[in-house]
Amino acid sequence: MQRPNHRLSSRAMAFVLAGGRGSRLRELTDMRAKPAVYFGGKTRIIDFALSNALNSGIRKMAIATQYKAHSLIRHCQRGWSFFRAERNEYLDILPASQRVSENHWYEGTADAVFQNIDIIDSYDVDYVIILAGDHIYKMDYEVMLREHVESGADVTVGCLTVPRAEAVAFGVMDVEASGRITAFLEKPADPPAMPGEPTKALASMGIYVFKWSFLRQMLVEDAAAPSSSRDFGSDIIPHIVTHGTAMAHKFEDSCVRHRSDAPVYWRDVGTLDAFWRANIDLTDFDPDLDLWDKDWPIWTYSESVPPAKFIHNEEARRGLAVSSLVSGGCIISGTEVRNSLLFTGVHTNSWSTLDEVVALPYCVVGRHARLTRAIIDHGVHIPEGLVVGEDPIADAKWFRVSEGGVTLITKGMMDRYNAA
Ligand code: ADQ
Ligand code: ADP
Repeated sequence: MQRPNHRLSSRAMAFVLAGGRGSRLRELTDMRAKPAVYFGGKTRIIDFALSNALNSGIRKMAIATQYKAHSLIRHCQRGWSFFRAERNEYLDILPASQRVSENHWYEGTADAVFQNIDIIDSYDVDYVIILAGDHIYKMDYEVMLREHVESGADVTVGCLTVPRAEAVAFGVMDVEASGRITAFLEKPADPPAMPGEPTKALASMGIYVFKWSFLRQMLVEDAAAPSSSRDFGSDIIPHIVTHGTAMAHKFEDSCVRHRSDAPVYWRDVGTLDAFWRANIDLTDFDPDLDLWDKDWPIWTYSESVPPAKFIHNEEARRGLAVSSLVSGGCIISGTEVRNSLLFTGVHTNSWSTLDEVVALPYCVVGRHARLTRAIIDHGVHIPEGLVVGEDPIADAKWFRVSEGGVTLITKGMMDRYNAA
């Protein structure tokens, strides 16, 4: 009989790739890596992959960092420090530290794992699950691990259905009825459609499960191949599809939903528009992403701050937030906040209005400011009377206006505005 505590996740480690730049988030990733970008009021993007791993029962994790890693490393050190080596639990942060040769950063995603082979060896695990640190979703990795072991495949690739037009940004696959992947094209210019579904394509989520002994061998061989770009999506996965057995795992089978009829939720939040939309969507009456689910909490570093405070100012005759998420430490004083998401410690002042605003921690909104469809970066001070979101041409002079008409304001932009 199988012992109940013998989840495969206890014999697996999660290797989280967090080294990419995320350049489509523009100035939001000037100072931090995409996985360190704030999301949802209290958390950062990487907390989703790490929480999924923790909630799935995985107790050994490594995070490969590289680009602008300081705030990511600080966040993980502060928020993810409850692993105990005495219990065989680890979370290692692995900066591209030129371990293999000098002046050698992580080339591609496979190289980030290859350069840490000895560390993974020391974890003494049977399986490795490779994750990207930059997606918002809730997934039970145990389900995928079990499928991998039962099929006996060389690799299992997490996949989801996307509109064919968007599939150019993904690895796209053909899958036969058994689930075996028969073709894999990394970011194809003309993505193949799913059989019988001309507007849809089957995309890789960049999540892979391997037996460690197999992956180790693959990485060593890949490192010796002069033409390889050392990347999972471009090199390792296509090679296994051709020469071995690669199986697809359907995300809908492991997606954690708060209701059985809730939609499958996975977001890339890779552009300013997608980032803003996904945050603002949380203010819906019944959001597709449930952050309230106690069975699948999203863990994070949480500051000890007082509750949000609302001050109704008799003169301004306001001081309220409706259809909004307001985090601890906020002071909403004489302000009208609508359809907005305020992170920790935001302070707004009298006669100002915020509508569809994502305000990152500790920003301050001066009196009489009027902000619509905007993202305010951490610690930005919005001066008295500033109006944003009503005239895109005027906004674009100082700030970043996205294709979808969302205005991003960072400290650097505000400094230039104030100096003028
Ligand atoms: P992309 O997301 O374009 O495609 P990539 O830029 O390699 O792939 O990023 C994957 C993850 O690795 C990200 O979390 C990124 O931060 C990190 N990363 C990138 N370069 C790194 C490096 N040198 N060192 C460490 N970490 C690094 C991939 C797959 C596609 C799949 C999509 C799904 O290649 O097949 O469809 O993910 O989003
Ligand atoms: P206004 O919106 O009119 O400019 P302020 O923001 O200066 O007003 O302050 C209004 C109220 O907000 C204060 O009286 C106080 O109760 C509260 N407040 C302001 N700053 C803090 C703070 N640092 N800590 C706790 N409460 C504060």
